Amino acid sequence: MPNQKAFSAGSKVPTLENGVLRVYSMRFCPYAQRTLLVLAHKNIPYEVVNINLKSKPEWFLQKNPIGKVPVLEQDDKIVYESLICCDYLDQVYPQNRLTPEDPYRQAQDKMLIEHFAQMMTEFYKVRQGPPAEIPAGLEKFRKQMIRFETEIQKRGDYFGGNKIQMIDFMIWPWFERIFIMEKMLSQIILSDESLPKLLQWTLRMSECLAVKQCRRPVEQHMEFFKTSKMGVPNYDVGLEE
Ligand SMILES: N[C@@H](CCC(=O)N[C@@H](CS)C(=O)NCC(=O)O)C(=O)O
Repeated sequence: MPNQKAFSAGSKVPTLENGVLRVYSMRFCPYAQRTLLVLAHKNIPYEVVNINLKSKPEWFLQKNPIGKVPVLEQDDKIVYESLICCDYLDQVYPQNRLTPEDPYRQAQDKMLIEHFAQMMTEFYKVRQGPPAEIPAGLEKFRKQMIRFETEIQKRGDYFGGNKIQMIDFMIWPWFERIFIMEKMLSQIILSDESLPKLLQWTLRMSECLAVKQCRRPVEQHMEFFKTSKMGVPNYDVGLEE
């Protein structure tokens, strides 16, 4: 199922068997990848239904009126928004718990996720803006990255401390894409001597089993990116007969 072609408008909703946990996803979505990482880390059985986000099935919009993936569905329960999905899974499936016990630490992790989201949003704005503004934008990005370096220096091998926690999985999908698609950004991380722990973290994360299981081949990412930029995203890259 993870490699099933995306369902589009006009399609029939695939039958959901009793008790089966389903994830509505898109094969290149970093938010959906968050959920898939948590599922893999916890070894939770699930099935995937991929959605064509340019031509969404009517039944998908009924399940999530916001219209975004990921969405979880099991029997009569529906959960959407990636952070909410991941928290939900961590509570319902307590094995390999990913959320720290300490409420203050939980709050700190959530704030760090917000900082990360803001940094990436700003970066994408710079990338789409006038080329002359790119150098200043990249310098700003480098300075913001130092926040993450300082944080991981305090915390340990992972943002979660001495083991992977939710915070690591929540920011990882973008790091994966930085190395694949954002040459300018990856150069900053690879060459900046003020980010040593962050670089070690990216290497450590690359070795994590869940990360390996949820990774897509670079060529597929590149092709998806290319077709998206042209305004005709090919959600089924690599699945063509
Ligand atoms: N805040 C949402 C963002 C999810 C999101 O933006 N997903 C994208 C795909 S990567 C999507 O479904 N886009 C469809 C749309 O915006 O119509 C989350 O955390 O789950």
